[in-house]
Amino acid sequence: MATDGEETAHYDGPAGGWGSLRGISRIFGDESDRPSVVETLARQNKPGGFMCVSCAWTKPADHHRLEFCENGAKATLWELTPRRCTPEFFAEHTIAELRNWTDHDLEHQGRLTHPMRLDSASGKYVPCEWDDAFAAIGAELRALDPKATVFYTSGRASLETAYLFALFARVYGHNNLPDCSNMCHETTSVALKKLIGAGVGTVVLEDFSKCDAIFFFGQNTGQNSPRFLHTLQECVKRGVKIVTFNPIREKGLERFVNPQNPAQMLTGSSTEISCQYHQVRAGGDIAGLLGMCKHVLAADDVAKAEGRRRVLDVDFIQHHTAGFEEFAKKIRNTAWQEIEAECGLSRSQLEAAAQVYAGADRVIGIYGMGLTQHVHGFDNIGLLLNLLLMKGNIGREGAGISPIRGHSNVQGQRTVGISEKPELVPLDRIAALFGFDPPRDKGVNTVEACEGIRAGRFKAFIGLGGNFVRAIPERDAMEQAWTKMRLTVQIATKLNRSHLVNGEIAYLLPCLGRSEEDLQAGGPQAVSIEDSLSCIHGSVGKHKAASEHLKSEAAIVAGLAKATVAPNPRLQWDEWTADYARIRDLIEQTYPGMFHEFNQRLFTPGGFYKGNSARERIWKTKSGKAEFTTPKQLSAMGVGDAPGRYRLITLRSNDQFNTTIYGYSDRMRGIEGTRDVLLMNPVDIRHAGLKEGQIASLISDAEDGIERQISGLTVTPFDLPEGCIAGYYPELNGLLPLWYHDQESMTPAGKAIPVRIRP
Ligand SMILES: Nc1nc2c(c(=O)[nH]1)N[C@H]1C(S)=C(S)[C@@H](COP(=O)(O)OP(=O)(O)OC[C@H]3O[C@@H](n4cnc5c(=O)[nH]c(N)nc54)[C@H](O)[C@@H]3O)O[C@H]1N2
Ligand SMILES: Nc1nc2c(c(=O)[nH]1)N[C@H]1C(S)=C(S)[C@@H](COP(=O)(O)OP(=O)(O)OC[C@H]3O[C@@H](n4cnc5c(=O)[nH]c(N)nc54)[C@H](O)[C@@H]3O)O[C@H]1N2
Ligand SMILES: [Mo]
Repeated sequence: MATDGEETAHYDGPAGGWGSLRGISRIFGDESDRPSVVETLARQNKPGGFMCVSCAWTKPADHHRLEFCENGAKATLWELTPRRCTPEFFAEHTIAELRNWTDHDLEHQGRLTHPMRLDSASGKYVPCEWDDAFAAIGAELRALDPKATVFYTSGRASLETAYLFALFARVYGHNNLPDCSNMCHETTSVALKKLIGAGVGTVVLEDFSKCDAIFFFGQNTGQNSPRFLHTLQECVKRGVKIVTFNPIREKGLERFVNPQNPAQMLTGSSTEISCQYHQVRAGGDIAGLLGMCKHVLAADDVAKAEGRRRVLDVDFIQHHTAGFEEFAKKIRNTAWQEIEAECGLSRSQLEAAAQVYAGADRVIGIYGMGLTQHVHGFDNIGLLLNLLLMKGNIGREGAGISPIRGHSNVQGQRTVGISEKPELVPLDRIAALFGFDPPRDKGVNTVEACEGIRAGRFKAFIGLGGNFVRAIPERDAMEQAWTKMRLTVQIATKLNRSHLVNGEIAYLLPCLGRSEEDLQAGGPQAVSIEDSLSCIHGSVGKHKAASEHLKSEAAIVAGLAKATVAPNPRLQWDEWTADYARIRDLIEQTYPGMFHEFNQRLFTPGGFYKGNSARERIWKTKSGKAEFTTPKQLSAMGVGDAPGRYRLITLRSNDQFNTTIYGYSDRMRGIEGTRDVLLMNPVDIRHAGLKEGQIASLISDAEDGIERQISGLTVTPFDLPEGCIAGYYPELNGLLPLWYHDQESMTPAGKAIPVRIRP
């Protein structure tokens, strides 16, 4: 324990279990009992059903009776709420007034029902007709330089919509296609691409039934991908050892009661998930992983000297990797003291973890935002790969690296062309298919889009879902800069803060959710998504639409495109909208390797696998080999330690999906009724001269002359390593400087933000 046994906010129960069912009924009450909702939940994540809009965890072919979790149910119920955010609501409230509402209260108004236009005279949204909205937006876009516009995507839109949106951007004339992935697993896309030649995970579901050990870094399964706990529970039963590195003792990784298992529910018995749990300091994983590698290398030295079987996979290292010698030198030249000081774990703890690794034949490495959202996030991932490469754990059954993705289709959107990097998109094929010359210059990612908006370079923003203004760093400066834009258009299901910070001309366009029936001229439509394990699934919504005025995302994107770009007989926006199978044909023609027979395979149980070269040990890297990383620094944090400086971790609660706040209970961490908390180790509280329950402020300690402060936070004792503090995203995003991001991918570093405490 990092807290010397002092009293901290905590929860004694396991993840899952009755608490998860109560968590649902507390928020939704009777809403969850409506027959149409029960029917929708019963179809969730099953072949031929609809694919959950919550996390990206895979949808297995041999599904459970109910293949959804507490948070998946919350996401569906939130979408299917009977509440409506109507023109009457907007007539009653000015935008300025709504800006003072909380994230929860805004979305809690329910589903948007009508296309709305900002009326600057009254400062209110007023209803408009779809055709007028498209025509007005198209006229504005045509008057602008395409390169002065940004098209953002949040990770929910389907493959079909994402493909059309990217095509629209390129026909119009830019590659400015940032998406939420730029704030999330972009570190993965860049690091894995550079180091093993494939920018996504190498593991498939079957690997979990063959592995011997799993190493978890900074991924909160119980809350952010709860269905994965079933897989982990089965692994543990098989004797697989799970070792976790996380500054916080997250419940799901400690113990789990399967809500689908009546015996476990009745007896309250739970499965112990992690056999070792290491509370690494935020930003300390490079050091921790290097320490483990150091032990593995030392064990190999001994084995070699004694003529026993080598610990390293020497043959693999020799034939399949580059850079091992340099890394080995770095390991030997790094003292245990340095390693212990940075990661906050002892040599014996790291050796215990490394022994599990060395003793296991097949190992899977799992990670999430705890590795990606750091200034040296690239090196975090590089070091985890190093550990795996040392024993040939990439490209082998039962082994591999598995980043756990966030939004349900965030990975897929990148697969079908949402990318600011032209080299990742088959532009020649697109040129040939549609008969236009796509722009070849690099577009902007999320941070670059923010920089451009601040500098006044961008005049228009179209958001395909999401809550950009709330999710990005540097809130105050960004909101001010935002209003200087000429045009902002938001395509959304529910009202959020990004709809209240507007350009001169603004539209709010309401769309269908994925659980709803999508009726087009060609009949009811299916869409598709790609999950975290690279499997593609069809999804059919059957629930009646929240309003007769809604359009599908695909129809809205096509409507905008048609009103903006010059007619071209090969751009059949209406025909594509009428029948999404035709969009899938285009995806197949653009990406024949991954999507051959796309329409025929759409409803393959368990999805169809798009393939991964690294899994086949084909290394599409510069050296033609898998590459070891030699880190230049042991800390993943961008600045050094200093007296009074803390490492702030921004967290998600159990009642939240990103900026969507369902409620104010973080059940599994024992924090109830508020999100305005400053979680601190009791020793740190004492040293800082603070008291439990005291209200304090955080100020950013970025030494760039900008004053960033968040006040009104209640000091709450919590089991965290000393020097690390935590609070909730998005409330604390104002403390994150725009320039504080991963060095390679520009992913904002939300997991070790340098801050000071002001009582
Ligand atoms: N219910 C629910 N599900 C979600 C989401 C949601 O908000 N709610 N969001 C979705 C999205 S978009 C994403 S990207 C994923 C996010 O899912 P995760 O990848 O799990 O992301 P976080 O919850 O931000 O944080 C992950 C963990 O990293 C730990 N951590 C922080 N700093 C460090 C560090 O330096 N080292 C290590 N080893 N660990 C660290 C934190 O304690 C936390 O447990 O979940 C998706 N699923
Ligand atoms: N400090 C800090 N900042 C972070 C993070 C962090 O851990 N710490 N996490 C980052 C991560 S991982 C991510 S992914 C981003 C999230 O950034 P975004 O993806 O931009 O944000 P969300 O909160 O997921 O978006 C919620 C909104 O999406 C809209 N929406 C919901 N469903 C649909 C739909 O089906 N269609 C459409 N068109 N709209 C819909 C609703 O209006 C809702 O209000 O935030 C990032 N920011
Ligand atoms: Mo994410």
